[in-house]
Amino acid sequence: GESKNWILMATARAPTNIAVIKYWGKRDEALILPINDSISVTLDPDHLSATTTVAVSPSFEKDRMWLNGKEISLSGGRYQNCLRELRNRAGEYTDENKGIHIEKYDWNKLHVHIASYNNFPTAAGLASSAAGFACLVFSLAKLMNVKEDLSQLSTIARQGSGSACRSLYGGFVKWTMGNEMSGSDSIAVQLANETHWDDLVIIVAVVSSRQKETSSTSGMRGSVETSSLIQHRAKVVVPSRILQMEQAIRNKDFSSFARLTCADSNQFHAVCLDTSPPIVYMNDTSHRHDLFHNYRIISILERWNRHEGTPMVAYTFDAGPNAVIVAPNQKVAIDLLQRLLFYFPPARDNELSSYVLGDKQ
Ligand code: 2P0
Repeated sequence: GESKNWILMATARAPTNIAVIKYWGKRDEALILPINDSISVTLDPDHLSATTTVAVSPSFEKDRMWLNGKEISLSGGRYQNCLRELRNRAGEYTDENKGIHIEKYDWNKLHVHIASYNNFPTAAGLASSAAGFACLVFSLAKLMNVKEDLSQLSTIARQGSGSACRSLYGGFVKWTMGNEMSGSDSIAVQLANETHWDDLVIIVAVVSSRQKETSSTSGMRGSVETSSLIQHRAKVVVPSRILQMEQAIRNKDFSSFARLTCADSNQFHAVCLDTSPPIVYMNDTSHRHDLFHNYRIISILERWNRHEGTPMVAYTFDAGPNAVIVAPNQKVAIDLLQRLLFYFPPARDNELSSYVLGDKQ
């Protein structure tokens, strides 16, 4: 019979992304279809990314996955949906030298092993699911010889974690909510690549490694069920901001970019407070760190912008404790880091790192 002695492998790396117009709320939980469009910036892969190696061999007896070296279960619906969608699109593969021939339908019988590592602490509350699912889907698509473009792959990554669909592209990315019940048009679209506006500097202030209390999934479910503000946000506010943000990115208009980014972060947290019971992400950190406090960061940055007369920095906070700050260039970033380090002198578990978008410095 055929040899069971072969193994095929593929490796990929995908960075995390930071939303500047936020995704919050689903219209379909199983397919992960959002109630509004969102826009994000993909970070430089050297700093916050997942690296995933996938393998297939006739000797593997079941699908298995290891995250940062520890085996995790693949039984969850999100993993199962991604694996099923990929197997449905898998192509045939032949390597005559090694005597390997895989037919399309063989992928339903072959099992895969997946090993993924984050180059940042998973517990730090930095969107690890976005990088993780983008990387898992991309590496498996390579392995399985899936002949789909990135926008098609984004509909699969989306079913792993909504924000993951945006991490398949670098630069500025829009996730269009789409209209179809099937989710076929709920895809990621690249607005501009990573070279378009590469003097931007993104500072990720890692505040706390404490796990957030409310997961994004249950948080947004609560908001959709109980917040009235979220309806206004999804129907009226976001559609107009998406157009303005696309224009700001196209024109590299930092002042508009910063104004929209800050306003959208604050409205997202307002929706969280408008949820019953209220979800409070913004002051999570104040429990453990008296000094490093989200609201203090906001007031320092708002004062900085008012002093300059025009927004010189943008801030945004996700469903976790860390502050993400965007500066228009390195000079402003350095001045700002100096200011922040004055207010928040480095302590044992309070680390400021800067991540540069685009070309490495
Ligand atoms: C975003 N967040 O646009 C928003 C802003 C958090 C706040 O996407 O349930 O982990 O897996 O689709 O993608 C976090 O939500 O949620 C998120 P699921 P996900 O980045």
